[in-house]
Amino acid sequence: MKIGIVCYPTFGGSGVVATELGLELSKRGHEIHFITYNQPVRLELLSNNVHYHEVTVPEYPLFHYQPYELALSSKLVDMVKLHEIEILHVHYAIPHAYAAYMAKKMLEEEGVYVPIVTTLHGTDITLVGSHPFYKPAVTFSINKSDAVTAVSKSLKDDTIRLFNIKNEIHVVPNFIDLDKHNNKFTDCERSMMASKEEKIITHISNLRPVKRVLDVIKVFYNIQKEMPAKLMLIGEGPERENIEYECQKLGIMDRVIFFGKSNEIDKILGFSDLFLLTSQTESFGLAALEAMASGVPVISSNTGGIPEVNAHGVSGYLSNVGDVDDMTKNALHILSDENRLKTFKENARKESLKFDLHAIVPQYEAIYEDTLARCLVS
Ligand code: GMT
Repeated sequence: MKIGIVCYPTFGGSGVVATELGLELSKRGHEIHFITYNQPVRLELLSNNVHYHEVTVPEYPLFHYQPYELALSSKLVDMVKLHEIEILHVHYAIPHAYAAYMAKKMLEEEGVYVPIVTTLHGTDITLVGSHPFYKPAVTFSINKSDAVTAVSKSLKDDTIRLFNIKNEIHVVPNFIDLDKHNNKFTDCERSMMASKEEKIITHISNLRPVKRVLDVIKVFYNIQKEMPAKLMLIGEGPERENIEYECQKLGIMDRVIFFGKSNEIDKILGFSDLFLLTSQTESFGLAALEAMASGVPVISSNTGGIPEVNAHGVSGYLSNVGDVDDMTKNALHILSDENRLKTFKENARKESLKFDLHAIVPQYEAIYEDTLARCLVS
């Protein structure tokens, strides 16, 4: 199949999933066209099966806001015609599903038919999409998609609760390339971060308020009072300054390493002992799955789709949002006994196998085939 993929090219989970999906589909013989405003961060390897088409929005002083969705829909029209793309898979409803629908309509005028598959990722529904400013456009684009998927059962339920949806929503969970998480790190790399006695605690996110990273800091503060530990903070975002101030206030600056946006996530997770994900809301929690695949147990909040990923008492523990004391208790329970820690690490890796990309990617292929078949008939 010739598949066009539209996504945010950033470090965010939706961009990562879209990129990994495209790469795997290309390995399975499909021709993939990424259409977005920058080369996706994890798209390191372009091949004869993987293409990247950049959407540029020329600056024009009259426009207070540059019309990205207009430029995107025009680019989609051109790319579908030029490369005979058969199906468009858009990740994140805003504005991608909307722009794809416009492209589809423009193409229909020229006798070209291209169906749209929309994947909902979370904040496009729970935070942004349900805002009254966007809600009508998001409802419209979901209902006009030829197939809709959500990355967890929880997100499907939220979408049905928040929007008037007429389309069926298929749950296709996020997935992981297990080969990329096979603990390839050297003792030397670990020892650059922490001493042998210190436990390594890790958090990865875009440091937005929804991630409640100050809870991560509080849990870590409590842990390091009981045992030697270091915190690895990966990611960049609006809460960074607050986090640094809090670490300074608590006197733990020398025990927290800020990596910013890192391309070495696999390596850092490889030598981590525990992962913290304290989010207010999380449709799936790809970062937690990446940790589990690296054999890192997860202490998380029990919100949204996280319970579908992190198995309570098996791969880690779940606590109510903001319950720092319970999270601390659970973290210490895992970390304080080497045998128990080893068991949780093994369990975490085992649980992640449920999300092996070889099992999940064919679900998307089946949806493409079904959508194309349905649309050909109608
Ligand atoms: O979490 C973010 O702020 C980034 C956001 C995104 O769109 O990239 O992540 C969402 O999609 C990921 C991939 O499906 C999910 O793993 C995240 O849970 C989800 N984030 C939220 O729901 C807050």
